[in-house]
Amino acid sequence: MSLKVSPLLYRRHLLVTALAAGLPALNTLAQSRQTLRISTPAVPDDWHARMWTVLKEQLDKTAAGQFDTQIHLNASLFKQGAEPVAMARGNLEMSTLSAFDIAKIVPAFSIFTAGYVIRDPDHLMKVFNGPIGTELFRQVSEKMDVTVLAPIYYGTRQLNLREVRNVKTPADLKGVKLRMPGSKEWLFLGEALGATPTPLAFGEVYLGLKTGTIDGQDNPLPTVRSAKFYEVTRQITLTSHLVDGLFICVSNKLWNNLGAEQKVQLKSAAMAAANFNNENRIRDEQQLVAFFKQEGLSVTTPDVDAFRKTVQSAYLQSDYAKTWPAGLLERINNTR
Ligand code: KDO
Repeated sequence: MSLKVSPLLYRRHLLVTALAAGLPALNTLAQSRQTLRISTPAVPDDWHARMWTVLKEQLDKTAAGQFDTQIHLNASLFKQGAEPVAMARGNLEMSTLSAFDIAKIVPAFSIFTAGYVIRDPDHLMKVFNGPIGTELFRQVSEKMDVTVLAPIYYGTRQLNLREVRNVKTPADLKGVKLRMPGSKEWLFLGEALGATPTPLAFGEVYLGLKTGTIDGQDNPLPTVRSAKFYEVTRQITLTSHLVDGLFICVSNKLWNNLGAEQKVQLKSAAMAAANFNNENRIRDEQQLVAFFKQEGLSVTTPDVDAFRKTVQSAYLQSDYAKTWPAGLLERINNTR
């Protein structure tokens, strides 16, 4: 029997040995380099779009080489509202969800879709960074298969109309085609404000305002600026009807696959992104009225108490209120 190894067998032997030696290294690499696809309808210039770069840059420093962070703006990866299902299925790793997205699956969350419940950004942060947030985020994880990493302040929603109109009370919005995002929870808010709500995706609002298929929209002032709605509208009415939050979420499919240290790194990057967004947005909200006036818009203040009374009573009489756990509204009101 020849002791010579045939060149073919020898080549195979080399390949097997090389693979065996290389596999553990490859495995570690595959496990630790996580793809982080982020999808948002936000426009590039808005703070909750720019905050994702803050998250990416921090992760690239603290967890170098471990995350491949890919940011998709303008709803270019998933359309607005499709993100929760995409994350639950593991087709998307990260996004911001709204209280409206969450309320569809966790009905108690509809309390945060109700106008005039949260008082201001500070109240919002205290509610969600305290025990109420902890309890509700647990349900979000169980029912939606996503983990909330950080709440953010999206801003205080104001009315923004195509034509100048004397708006003092909800009765003055009768017949106004007010664009709202497309879900029944959003449409209810538009109705509670006294308008005729019209569903439309965020990306179509500019054209809708320009062509007149809608009479107005509602969004926080920084978004009215960054999405350039002020170019195609003539009035902002400071109803301040919803102090709106968003939630930086990660799919549990990814989250449960991370090591303890990676979890800390990702959460801390999300918190840095949230802080960046909140600081800039709050500062902007204080300065933007002057900007819009300079752009020729009429900025008016309605009878906010009249709006508050009408909107609050619409919610309290609605089926939404029946899903609010006993005592939750009082606990929110008492959070200081
Ligand atoms: C909007 O469509 O009006 C809205 O403000 C709803 C929010 O929940 C959020 O989806 C936001 O759009 C987008 O992030 C775009 O700013």
